[in-house]
Amino acid sequence: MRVPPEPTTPLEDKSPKRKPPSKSAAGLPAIISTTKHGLMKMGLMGSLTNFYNVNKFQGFDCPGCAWPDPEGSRTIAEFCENGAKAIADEGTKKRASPEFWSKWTVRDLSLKSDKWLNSQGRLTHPLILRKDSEYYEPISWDDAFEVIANEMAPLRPDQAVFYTSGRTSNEAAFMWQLLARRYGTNNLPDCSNMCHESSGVALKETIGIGKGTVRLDDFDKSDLIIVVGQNPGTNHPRMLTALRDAKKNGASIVSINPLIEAGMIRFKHPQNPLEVLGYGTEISDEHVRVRLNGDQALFRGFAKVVLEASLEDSGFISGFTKGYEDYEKLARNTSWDLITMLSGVERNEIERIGNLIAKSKATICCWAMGITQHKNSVPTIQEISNLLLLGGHIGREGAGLCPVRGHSNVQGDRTVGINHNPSSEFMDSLRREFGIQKLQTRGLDSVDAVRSMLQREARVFLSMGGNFVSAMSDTNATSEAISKCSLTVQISTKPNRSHLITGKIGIILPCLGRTERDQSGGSEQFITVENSMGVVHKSVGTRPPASNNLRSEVSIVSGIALAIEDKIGFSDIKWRELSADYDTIRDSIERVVPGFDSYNERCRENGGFYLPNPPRDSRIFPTKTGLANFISNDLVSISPNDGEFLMMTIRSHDQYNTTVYTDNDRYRGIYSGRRVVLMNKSDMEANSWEEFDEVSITSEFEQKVVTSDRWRVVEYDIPRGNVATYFPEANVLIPLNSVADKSNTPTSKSVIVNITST
Ligand SMILES: Nc1nc2c(c(=O)[nH]1)N[C@H]1C(S)=C(S)[C@@H](COP(=O)(O)OP(=O)(O)OC[C@H]3O[C@@H](n4cnc5c(=O)[nH]c(N)nc54)[C@H](O)[C@@H]3O)O[C@H]1N2
Ligand SMILES: Nc1nc2c(c(=O)[nH]1)N[C@H]1C(S)=C(S)[C@@H](COP(=O)(O)OP(=O)(O)OC[C@H]3O[C@@H](n4cnc5c(=O)[nH]c(N)nc54)[C@H](O)[C@@H]3O)O[C@H]1N2
Ligand SMILES: [Mo]
Repeated sequence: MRVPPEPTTPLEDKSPKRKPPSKSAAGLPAIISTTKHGLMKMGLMGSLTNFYNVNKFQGFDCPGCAWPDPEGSRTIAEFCENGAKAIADEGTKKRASPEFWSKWTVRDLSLKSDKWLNSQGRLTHPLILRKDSEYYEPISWDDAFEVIANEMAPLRPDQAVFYTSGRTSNEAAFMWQLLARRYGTNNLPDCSNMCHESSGVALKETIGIGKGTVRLDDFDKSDLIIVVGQNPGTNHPRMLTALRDAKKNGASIVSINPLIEAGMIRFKHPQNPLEVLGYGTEISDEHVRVRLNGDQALFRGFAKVVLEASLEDSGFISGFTKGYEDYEKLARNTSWDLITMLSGVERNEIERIGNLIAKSKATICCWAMGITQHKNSVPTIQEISNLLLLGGHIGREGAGLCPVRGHSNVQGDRTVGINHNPSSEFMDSLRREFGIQKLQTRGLDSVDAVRSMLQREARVFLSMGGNFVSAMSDTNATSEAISKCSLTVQISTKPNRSHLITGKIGIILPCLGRTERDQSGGSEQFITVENSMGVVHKSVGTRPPASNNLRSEVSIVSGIALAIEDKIGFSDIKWRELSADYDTIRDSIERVVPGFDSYNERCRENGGFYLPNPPRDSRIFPTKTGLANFISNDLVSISPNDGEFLMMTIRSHDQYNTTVYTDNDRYRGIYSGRRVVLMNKSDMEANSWEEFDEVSITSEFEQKVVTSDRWRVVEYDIPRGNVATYFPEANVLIPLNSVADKSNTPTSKSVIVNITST
């Protein structure tokens, strides 16, 4: 019998170190860090070629984040410090070869940290962990496909789960969903379910599409940019350039965040010597210290002020919206006491910012995980949408809603069909294109997939990228769920914990990364991606593959599909042809998904093309009412009892989701340790805790109690009663059933916890 592996990174026993948090982002430290990561992992030549090709018209799309590239001329170095880390991490010279896997049992590997696992380098060969075996061993591609087909052929289609992480290209994602639907299921959970699902659900109801309504050039034309629940200095560093330029054009910038993040204070553009050595540009004019989960109330407060300022309707409200009267009444009747209590922000501050909003002719509101990962995320985003509708800020130059996406192609994946709940039109088109049966039932999202595996309903979990075990909430429940599967398959580039917590059989299929040349079918292939603002463009790998045994994601999907087809006699999808020429995949996408006309031509143009966006382009709102909807929601907020804390789980400056590069968080001044609890000084005093004291954190939900030990208290400028920890370490504390209403997203930013001395 296999000894069960550990689902989490081992606990640290060292104490972290502290420096004062940074007062500016990027600058010289970013240049030093970029160089260090590049040289250490890829060497000099690797760094030069890789960094030269990123985000070039003829190069590859940065795998870091979904922030768009400038449309006009591009600089020699069109990337940021953290994009460079992501590229260096993929471009590493180290290899996790079969010899490596033969030396370690999975149990022993599971006792190593996530950082250590990732630092073993690129996967090189298909690997199998056979039933009851302790070791992974190499397997041929064909045999691996055969094992998968043998396990899957006898199942009911809804017993398989096809997870997708958002780095997957449009082409691979389209093939992946096609495989799932051909197999007969909509079980297509994806990282979106833990990320911007709340934005999609909320905006579909208000404006009719689940995407934002701004383009990059709107930032130059805006007079007010609100950045709420987002830490762009770390997670979307190139956004700081847009904010800096907007600022120079006279825009005001308001940051709304319980933490004062370095990037929102000041920015020194790393490619501008004067800025690097000088003072840089101040970013935020106002910083609103909202209490964790207080944004819905705060935005209601802003709406109240805007309504009091007797705004004149330019015809937008009467001509393009519905539900105004109800919302107006609701906002006017919401008491200031409730708003200030829930938001933790004083009335005069809300009024000051509210007046800025009332006066603005063009407001953009950007948000990310600080808004989407709460129980009331959907109503909070609808409150943001209501506020912008009040001022007619949708479908206007320099204005709009801007959910800033995470993974570099998470938006594209959804566009081409990675969706557990696809529209009827999409399924109709897929049937027309491929002759496959139209599936009526909704599939499993991430949380429901875990529930289903726990019940032994779903039996096989296949993963296109990502690290589900570490990324999902409730690590114990998730790993128990995965362990109950008969088979788990991971299509990956680097080792991670999802390779160790497996079904009875575990398979790893190593794939090409985005920076690498793809010669599938014998000729040079490229892929396409969609950025956060709906621009679809091509991405061409330029580096030699990390190993000759790697296959592209597209050809791996095709291999799995053909093997299953062989067993259960599928119909006539031309998997081989599709995977041998990605143009044919794009032709199919063009026929199935609206907006991709002349896809193959237009994606070859420099910079690509914009997908249609009716609210942005022509104030057409494809909602049920045919108008943009004001939505009147009750104000709700999570209220911990006395002595309890509300905890958010966030990213450090040196991680990419579950991939931890180092144990440092430079901007927040925390070094050599990740098991830290950022806490207000008064809360520390009230509990007689000193800096670095060891504590345990407990969460309790629906009578299930989980305790996590060996955390260190760190004094930080954070509202009283709120604390912050890093994920994935803190994911054990997020209960599986604690999810956002309507979007089912784990509440990673509002977990009620008790903290006790150990
Ligand atoms: N380098 C790097 N880049 C990345 C990633 C990465 O891990 N590393 N991840 C990518 C992905 S997938 C994503 S989704 C994005 C994530 O990008 P972000 O959303 O910026 O990431 P988080 O670290 O989760 O930060 C959330 C921010 O919201 C604030 N916040 C938390 N709760 C609240 C709240 O209740 N109200 C308000 N107003 N603010 C709150 C936190 O203080 C923090 O500043 O980044 C993408 N880019
Ligand atoms: N507590 C808490 N949990 C969270 C969050 C949070 O804020 N707090 N954020 C959530 C969010 S926003 C997201 S998006 C999810 C992220 O969830 P995922 O997308 O599942 O996780 P990642 O850590 O991005 O996945 C990293 C792995 O992807 C693989 N990989 C990298 N590049 C490629 C590639 O090109 N192809 C393939 N096939 N594989 C590749 C590597 O093997 C790597 O180990 O986590 C969520 N989890
Ligand atoms: Mo994300």
